[in-house]
Amino acid sequence: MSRTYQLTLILLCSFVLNACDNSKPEAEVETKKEVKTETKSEKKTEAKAEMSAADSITIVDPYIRAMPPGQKVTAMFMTMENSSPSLQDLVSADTTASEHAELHEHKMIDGMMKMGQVEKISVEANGSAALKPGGYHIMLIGLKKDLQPGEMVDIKLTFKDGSSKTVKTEVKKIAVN
Ligand SMILES: [Cu+2]
Repeated sequence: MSRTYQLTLILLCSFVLNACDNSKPEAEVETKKEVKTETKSEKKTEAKAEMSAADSITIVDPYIRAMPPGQKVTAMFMTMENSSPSLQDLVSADTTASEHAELHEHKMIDGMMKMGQVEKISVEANGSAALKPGGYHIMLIGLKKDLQPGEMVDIKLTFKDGSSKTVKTEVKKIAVN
């Protein structure tokens, strides 16, 4: 074996043995969970408590038409004023004075004045709706007794949002054409 060869072997070996461990610890991947600081500033408290329909509707000049004795049907009229920025719907009426109370409308159909039940009577936002002879009215059907002029009758009005209000309504004689 020549000297040169021996030297080469030794160098080779030392190279292999010295092969240093190069593997550095991997940079720790910090798994920081980003704590989302959700600002739960739900503006519940700021949101205006929306007024119920019953609170936003004012009833003006309510009355019930006095009928001749023995008549079992009459009508209630009034004006509904809406002070809210939302349209409000009157959807039903109720009273202890009659078996039924229905929302009605008089309409001219083919030259004939006809009366029929409606599902609702709408009151425009910040507007008003008039219930009057020849138009919308609340029909009281099956009067339990004759209503005398001057008598007060409770009419319960229920709106689409479920709110309701009771209107003390006077029975009045009105001129009939
Ligand atoms: Cu009617």
